[in-house]
This record gives sequence, C-alpha cells and structure tokens, in this order.
Amino acid sequence: MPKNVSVDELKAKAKELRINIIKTANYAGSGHVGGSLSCADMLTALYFKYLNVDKDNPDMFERDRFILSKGHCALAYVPCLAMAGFVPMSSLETFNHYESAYGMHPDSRKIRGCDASTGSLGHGLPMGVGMALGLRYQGVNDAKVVVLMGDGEQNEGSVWEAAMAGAHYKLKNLIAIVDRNKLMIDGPTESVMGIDPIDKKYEAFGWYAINCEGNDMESVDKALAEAWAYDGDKPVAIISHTEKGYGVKRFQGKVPWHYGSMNSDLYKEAIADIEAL
Ligand SMILES: Cc1ncc(C[n+]2csc(CCOP(=O)(O)OP(=O)(O)O)c2C)c(N)n1
Repeated sequence: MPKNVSVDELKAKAKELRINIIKTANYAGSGHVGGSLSCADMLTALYFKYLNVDKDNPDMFERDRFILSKGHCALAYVPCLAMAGFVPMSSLETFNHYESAYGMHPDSRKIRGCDASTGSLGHGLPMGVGMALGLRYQGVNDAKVVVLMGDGEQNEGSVWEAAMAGAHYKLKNLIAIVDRNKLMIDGPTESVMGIDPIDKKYEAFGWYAINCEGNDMESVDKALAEAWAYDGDKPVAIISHTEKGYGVKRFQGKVPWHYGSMNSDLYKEAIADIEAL
C-alpha cells in the first residue's frame, strides 16, 4: 500500500534530492548529472510513497524490489537511499572515491537497500523479470518489482527479450519505467536510434502502458497510483517524459551534460537554480 504522502511533500523531497545530487557530484568531482536530475522526481515518489521497503529491515522478504537499470544514475539513487535512511548521509562524501562503497554505478553487495548491481545497460529488465517470476513461484504475490531504465537504453535488444518474457509470463507485479529524457550519451535518441512510439511498442509487446510528465510530481504520482492499482494480468510500462538535467538551466536539454565535471562556481550556480525551482 502506498503511504499517505502529499504531492507538496514529495515536491519538497525531490528538491532536496536534486540538491543532494549536486552536492554528491561535487564530492566526487564529476558525475552523470543529466540523467540523474531527470529521474529525481520519479525516484522520490517511489522511495517516499510507493515502494514497500524498510530502512530497518532492508532484506525483508515481502518487500518491493527496485532495480536502477540505468546504473550510471547512482548519483541520484545513492543520495535517495541516504535520504530514505538506508545509508548515512555523511557517506555521500565518499562517492566515487577510492575504496568507497559507491562507485559511479551501484553495487548491491556494498550498498544497504540496493537490490541489484547495474551499469551495463540492458540488464535491469531481464533481472526484473527473473525477480518477479521468482517472487511468484515463492508465493509472494503482493510485492512489486520496479525497473527504471533510460530511453537510450531501449536500444539494447535484451530489453525487448525481457519485454516479451514479462508479457508471456503475465508478470502483473512488474513495472518498467522509461526515463524519456530524449537524450542519450552522444545525442538525441531519435537521431541515434529512434524509439518512438515507445508506449505503443510496449503495448504491442503485451504490456499496459501509461504516459506521464516525469518532472511534474502530480503527474508522476498519478501514474504510479495507476500502476499500483492496476488489476489486469499484464506488466506495466510507465513512459516518464522528462528533461535531461531538469532543475539546472545550464544542464537542461544539453547533450554534453550527460556526464560533467563540477567546480565551485558551477556548484553554486546549480544549487541556486534548484533552490529557485
Ligand atoms: C551496455 C552498455 N553500453 C554502453 C554504456 C555506456 N553508457 C553509459 S550511459 C549511456 C547512455 C544512456 O542513455 P540513456 O539510457 O538515455 O540514459 P540517460 O539519458 O537517462 O542518462 C551509455 C551508452 C553502458 N553503460 N552499457
């Protein structure tokens, strides 16, 4: 059951998460700021309202599972886990430092509350299919498995093999979210390898598709509420239309800010932009 949290509370948390993304990039000296900022609202709504996870019992068997398939956005995921109480906030200062638990991609063996090690794109949905099927076989029928992917990541063939399997096995406990920020590492998705109409593609593969405005908390909340309440026998795909770098004007919609270096001037500028949101 989703928690009783208002849209305004979630908006405030998303702002806090964006600030923590920039702070963490500053501790690390660089990071995947673009794709981390675009999915910050979705991560916030998941961790502060929808996912049934417990910071005091991260291995609880009946929990919902979350897989950050676009693992390069650990820069958003680890601060979100810290805000949710799974890891200490102070540990963010070590992000991507030598011998830290946090590299640029998440390692489930080292991060409390992290269900899957990711980074090589195209593997989250196949893992999610396995987890959803495994939960069903073990009689856990209420837990959901949520996989957050990039839109460039949709170019990986393994995503579509998993999409077929998810529909074949009628995995109604599986939710795939596509962070549709329209840019990938080397350009706009529609120039590199077009994926539109991505919602219709998931539908053609046997999924129930929902579109939302992924940087508008009201729309994100509505989409997740619909996914959580869905009572059919298909897996659910949420196409979350976002802007890469959302919240920092210099980064927004700019291909080079997929990954960037941080310095003190840029840090101050980014924090000021987010505070003004
Ligand atoms: C299999 C694989 N190939 C290449 C990469 C390098 N890579 C890291 S991020 C990225 C772009 C991903 O774009 P997208 O999925 O749209 O992510 P976002 O824009 O949300 O950051 C690529 C190609 C990778 N991590 N894994």
